[in-house]
Amino acid sequence: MADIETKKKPALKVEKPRLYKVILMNDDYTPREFVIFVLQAVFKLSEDQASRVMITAHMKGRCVVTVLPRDVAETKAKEATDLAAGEGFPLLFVAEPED
Ligand code: TYC
Repeated sequence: MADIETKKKPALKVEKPRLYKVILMNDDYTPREFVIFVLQAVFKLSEDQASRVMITAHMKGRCVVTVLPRDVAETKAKEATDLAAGEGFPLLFVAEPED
């Protein structure tokens, strides 16, 4: 059959959106209970999940909280950091690309 079209690759590949980790950083000042509160309020973790993430950051220096598309990860990290700053705590969340 002469008129069968051959399939061509699309000119532009559709890239998967890159995902970003939201990381909780340890500090010496923020109360443990407040860290747990922020993790529940902003990231919707259960009390058990929030406690585990908090204690991991406390012992190891940092802990991955969640993995999200870049804009959501950056917005949530800022929201959580701002919530703590509003209460006078230096608690820090950062967003960084997944490896
Ligand atoms: N290290 C803090 C304390 O001893 C508690 C804490 C845990 C702070 C985890 C931040 O990401 C953090 N009060």
